[in-house]
This record gives sequence, structure tokens and C-alpha cells, in this order.
Amino acid sequence: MSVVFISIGSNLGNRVQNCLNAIEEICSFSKLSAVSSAYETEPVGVNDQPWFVNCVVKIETALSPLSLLKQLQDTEQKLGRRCKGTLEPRTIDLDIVFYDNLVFKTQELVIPHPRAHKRRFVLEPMCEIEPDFLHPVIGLSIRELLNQLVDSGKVIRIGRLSTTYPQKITTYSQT
Ligand code: PH2
Ligand code: MG
Ligand code: MG
Repeated sequence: MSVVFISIGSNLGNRVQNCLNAIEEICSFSKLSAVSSAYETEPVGVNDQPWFVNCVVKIETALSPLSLLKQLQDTEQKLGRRCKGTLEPRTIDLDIVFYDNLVFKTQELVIPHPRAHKRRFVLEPMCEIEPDFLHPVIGLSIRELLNQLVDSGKVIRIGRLSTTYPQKITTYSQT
């Protein structure tokens, strides 16, 4: 089994509900081991877009990186994502951030996510669940990356996400 961190983001429609739906779908093909809080985050690298809701989940999976990518893309489609480009608002975006300590580069997939270490909306939620995880290329922990970060995009914690077992229902509460 491999340990994978996935960044979840939505800035179209009911953003929190979209994230909840994504987590439930992810539970259907992998074992969920941790979920961060939900954060409202200022858009980074795009102009004139609504703010995002972002979170990070930790899973265990037997899927290979490319099979997992396919599952995540199918899930994005199922949850109503229409645009594939990065410049339009999207119902849901599911990105593989880390896959064990793997360094993986193909046309369709790069792991670790090439921009994750520069993004507060990824590092802050991930720091909540695994602050000591070492970036396999940079060699710094998530906490260290966050401390040296220059990204000024605002990231505001808005509530807790929790999944019930064995029902696998994920809920949001403003606490
Ligand atoms: N995703 C992007 C581009 N910019 N900004 C925030 N705050 N959150 C995101 O998830 C995000 C972004 C491309 O995937
Ligand atoms: Mg993305
Ligand atoms: Mg993506």
C-alpha cells in the first residue's frame, strides 16, 4: 500500500459540498487515513476568480500513480467538472501532491506536484495532518516549507471536516 496526499479545491457552486462529495468518492476506492480542516483561500495565479475552498486528505492505496490519476480524473468528471484548463473556475480539482517518497515525471503526471511547495493553500492544510513529512526532492519538512514560504495568498480556516466509519459519510462543521 502507498501513502498519498491529495489536494482538493473548488471555486464553483457549493464549494464545501463539492469537497465533501470528493472525499466520499475517494473513500470508495481508497482507505482514508486523515482529513485536514476546510480553508477558504485566495485564488493564486489566476485573475478575477471566486475564492476557493481547499483541503488535503491522506489516503492509503494499492493503485499505481497513473491508475490513481485516472480515478481522480473520473471523479472530477462525475462531480461535474467541465473545464480541463487551469484558468477557469472549477467545481472540483483533485491533485496528487505526494505519493510515498516517489519522484515521478511523465507527460501527464508529475509527483511531487511541481507547485505544491510554493502554495500556502496546499501546505497549510497538509501541515495540520503531517507537519514532519519530508518533501522528497527539496528535503525540507512541510512545516519548514511553510515557515520559509513567500506566497501571500490568504488562507483562512473555516471549519472541520470529519468522516464517520463504517458509513464513510463526511460532514462539515463551522468549529
Ligand atoms: N488551484 C489552482 C490555481 N489557483 N488557488 C487557490 N487558492 N486554490 C486552488 O486550489 C487553486 C488556486 C490550479 O489548480
Ligand atoms: Mg490544481
Ligand atoms: Mg488538477
